[in-house]
Amino acid sequence: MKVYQTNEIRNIALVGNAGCGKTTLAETMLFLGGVINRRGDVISKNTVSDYREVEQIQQNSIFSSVLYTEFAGNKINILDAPGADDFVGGVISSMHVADTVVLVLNSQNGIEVGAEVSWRNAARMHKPVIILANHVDHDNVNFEKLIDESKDLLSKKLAVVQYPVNAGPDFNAVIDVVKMKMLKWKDDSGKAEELEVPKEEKEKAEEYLNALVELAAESEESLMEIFFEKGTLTEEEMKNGLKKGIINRDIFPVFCSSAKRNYGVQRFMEFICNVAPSPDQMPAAVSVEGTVVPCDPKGLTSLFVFKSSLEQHVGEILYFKVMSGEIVEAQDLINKKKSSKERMAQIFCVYGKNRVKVPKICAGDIGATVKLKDSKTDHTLCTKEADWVFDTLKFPSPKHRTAIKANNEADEEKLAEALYKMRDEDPTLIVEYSKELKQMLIYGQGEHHLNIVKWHLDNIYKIDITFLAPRIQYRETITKPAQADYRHKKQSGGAGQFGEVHMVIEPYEEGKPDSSGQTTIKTANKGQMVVTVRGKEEDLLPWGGKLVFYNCIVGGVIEARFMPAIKKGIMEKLEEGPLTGSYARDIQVYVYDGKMHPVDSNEISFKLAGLNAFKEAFKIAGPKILEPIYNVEVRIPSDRMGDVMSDLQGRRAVIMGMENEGRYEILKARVPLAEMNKYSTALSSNTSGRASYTMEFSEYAQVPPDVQEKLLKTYEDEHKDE
Ligand SMILES: Nc1nc2c(ncn2[C@@H]2O[C@H](COP(=O)(O)OP(=O)(O)O)[C@@H](O)[C@H]2O)c(=O)[nH]1
Ligand SMILES: [Mg+2]
Repeated sequence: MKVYQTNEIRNIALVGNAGCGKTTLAETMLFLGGVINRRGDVISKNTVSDYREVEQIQQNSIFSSVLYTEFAGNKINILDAPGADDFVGGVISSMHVADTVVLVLNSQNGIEVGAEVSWRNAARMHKPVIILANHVDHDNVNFEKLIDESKDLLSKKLAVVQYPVNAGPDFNAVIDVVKMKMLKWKDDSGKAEELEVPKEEKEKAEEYLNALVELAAESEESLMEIFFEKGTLTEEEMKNGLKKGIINRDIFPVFCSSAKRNYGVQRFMEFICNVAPSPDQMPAAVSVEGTVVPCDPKGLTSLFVFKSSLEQHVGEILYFKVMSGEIVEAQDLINKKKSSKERMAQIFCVYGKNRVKVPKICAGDIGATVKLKDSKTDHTLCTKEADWVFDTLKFPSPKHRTAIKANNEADEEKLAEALYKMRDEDPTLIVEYSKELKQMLIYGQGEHHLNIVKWHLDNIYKIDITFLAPRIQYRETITKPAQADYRHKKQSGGAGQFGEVHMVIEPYEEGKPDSSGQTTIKTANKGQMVVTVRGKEEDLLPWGGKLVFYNCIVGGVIEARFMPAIKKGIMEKLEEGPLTGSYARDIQVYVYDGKMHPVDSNEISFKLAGLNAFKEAFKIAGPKILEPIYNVEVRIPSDRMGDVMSDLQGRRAVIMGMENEGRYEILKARVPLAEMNKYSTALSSNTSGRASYTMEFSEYAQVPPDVQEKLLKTYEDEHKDE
């Protein structure tokens, strides 16, 4: 294949709801470009894009695919993104490297959730959008209604470039208002006849044209003048106005197609080549250091790795966009993040699993390479002289988590390895081993996402696993003062052990004044005593909260050298709280008395005395279990508010407020983490997938008495034999 220059490149991401026809459209574009000579289809499991086994089983894209087609002297790189929100990772990385986002609509269904979500993502990433109303060949397609709904839900700046003359099963013609022609198809070769616009369509076509010109003129004033003067625009004038409008997100042109019948796709590709921006017509990239890096083939070479995949018999393939300069075969580049040198031994252009070796790839183009040492998604590779790093991809925070365990203990290591491999391919999968919970946790964009992870473990890695509810990071604390003594004594044979500690503990509260000198402290709800504070140590606990330790020993009843051992004993118990074995926090301890033995006292004795005195005191100090509370913000279509609300109430949520945002309500609530298990699934089923939510840790709060009782009982049952 030829080496394409920067101005001959178009990068488009196909996005939209699952089933709108992205993969079929990509297949048709490859066919029309002569890259393939036969169109596969999704049902027959033979499309170029959905080449992975899991996608063929699901009959749906799960990962994004990188494809290209060659058309009218241009190379169109196509990023076919998955539709389901669980796989938004592929959508984000595709949009990141695309210069134009193609939002595909299933015309018979109107604006579906996936379309709305993709639209919002494109807006957030400031990407130009072209809309393709696909599936026009169905019963009950109402094009005008679709446009009204799109203007309502997406943008008023929609401009109809084509509309179907006969939407429905007989669909075979559109009016193209830029060409001012009727395009008509006879067969699935893709070629359209260009006919005069029929009389009865003239008025409507002109209305759409005027609306289009008006929008184009908002971006390019000179156009408006020309239009008013001559009453028409040349195709060239129109093209320039549209291009500017598209880049600035002032115009979102609408096209029509039946990707399956191969109607409308060729004209759409012409438009992409003629009007959609090439990479150098888009605003220049800016590195994290603030360097402006124009997409210039004569600049220093820099690449951004936006995706990787593990392919059988090949290993890890890295997909990159050339951000500046050009990359040639066997070129050495630096991976800034890893400070290592990488040799780009072979570079490819890819369509699905097919790779075409090329000698050179220019700025703005997309390519792939294999067998790099250290490079991963999000890394920048560049020449020594290019001193910049590009920003990483930004994914939504995870929505679903589960604990995961290998059914066969011997597989634990293999499981971790497999999960980390999958995470490299899919940055929205987060893998973490929690030392505190003693569980392997995985986080993803929804339950379906994690079920696909399980499919891979079962079928590709052959590891038998179970998903478990994640444990909750409970904390323990006390609510009132208490006093306890403990004597540790062992005198059977050999050296003896002896240590005795008296202490008072009380809740620590932020901002409470320090105790010093002669101080009266409470020993219980009613009792009190006077102690002399000799020293204070304040520790921030690694799991949050504090331990404040007062040394109030007078007259040397416990030698100073044993004090650290006593504190160590207390620390040990804090690490495994007396109620449920969770971390304890926010406690103040006064060690005010004790006893030593001239021979038998040693550190271990005082550690044990400290630990046990603390444990005894803890039990009578009104101990309470704390649970993590999250601030949850849910964006709900107004008509589904009731269901979402009652579901939240069943989750011990406290509703904090509500705000209207168009057809949505933003609901703010505080919810215990323990009740958020599978929330994304419940929310999705309560709103047909139209809601979204975020959650972030707020604070620890006491659990209600009934929940505490249940937790105590569970812990007791689990530890009966110990
Ligand atoms: N009738 C009709 N079917 C289509 C059209 N485009 C795609 N399809 C079918 O719709 C289903 C989903 O298409 P697919 O390309 O997988 O959608 P994706 O999820 O957006 O990638 C497949 O069975 C396609 O054959 C179209 O324009 N008309
Ligand atoms: Mg698909």
